[in-house]
Amino acid sequence: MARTTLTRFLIEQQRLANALPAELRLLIETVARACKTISHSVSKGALGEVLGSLDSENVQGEVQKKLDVIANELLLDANEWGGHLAAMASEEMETIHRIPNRYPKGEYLLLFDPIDGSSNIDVDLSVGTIFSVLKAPDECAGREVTEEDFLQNGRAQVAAGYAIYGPQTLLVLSVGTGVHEFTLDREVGSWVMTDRDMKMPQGKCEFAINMSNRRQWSPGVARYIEERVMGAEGPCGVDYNMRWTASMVADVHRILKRGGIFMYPADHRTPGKARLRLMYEANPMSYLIEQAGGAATDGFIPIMDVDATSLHQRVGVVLGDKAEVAMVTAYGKE
Ligand code: FDP
Repeated sequence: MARTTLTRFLIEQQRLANALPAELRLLIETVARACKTISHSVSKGALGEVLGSLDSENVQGEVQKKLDVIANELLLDANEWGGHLAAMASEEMETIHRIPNRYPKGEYLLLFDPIDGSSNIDVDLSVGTIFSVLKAPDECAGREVTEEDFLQNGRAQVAAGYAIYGPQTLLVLSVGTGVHEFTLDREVGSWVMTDRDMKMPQGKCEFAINMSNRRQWSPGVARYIEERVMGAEGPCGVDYNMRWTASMVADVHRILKRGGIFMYPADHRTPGKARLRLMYEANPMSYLIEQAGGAATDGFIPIMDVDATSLHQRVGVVLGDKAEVAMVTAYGKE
């Protein structure tokens, strides 16, 4: 049987499901192509002189890794000239990147975290690229796109996905018709579908959280984790397993494939705030997890219903198994 490549899948979606305008197909193919190049750079490691940090900090005050900057440039360059975008925003840039006047403009807005989990780059653990696609509001036709045009909640996303640079390079994608996984066939250079319509397993006893933040958690989150750590001897009556990669892409991918719950809850270090970014991380991952039959909240309400008030807004994240997410949310409300 013929292999389903990403291009073939996208054309099928365009024809059969009528779910995909041609411009959006072009956008996704362009992002996917850029991810191949990023994958190549990541895998070169020290040989490509891409490891280590720069002297610069990003808008979040985090030291930038060389690969953060390389991947950011690759995504900007790849997406600037195709005519499918009105503007881009990146976790690594303070403000939005408008399409230069020398190129035609399209109706979509692309947001990305060029390298997620970048603390893992230098120790050869999985990192990834996360992206989210919105439509530019109708009102911005004929004028310059502004930062406010990006401030739409997660339900407005028309596509989202991530590439993961691990033992295999994968692309996990949704255009609103389920979640699909593609593996990069390096010899041929194409993305080949390896998992269609992924559904995350429910009822698995595994959680992912950075336990060193325990003293910063709310009482509801602390109670939920303590009960799981008690395992068969506690109220759950069953042993739980724990995993933490410190690369959201890798942790969420594991949960998508084998179930469980991922948490980076809001904590007391930055009151009312949290570590993960709404627009570049939480929204696209919530879109994928909901499409795969899971749930995603900020600890209280669905992440995709959280109002976007600034480009680099942070949000608590609790996502994965529906029943487990509901329990964290219920404990939080108590
Ligand atoms: P990173 O800063 O290394 O890019 O994006 C934030 C993030 O990684 C997530 O991918 C990851 O889940 C989290 O930070 C890890 O944070 P801790 O180091 O606090 O565990």
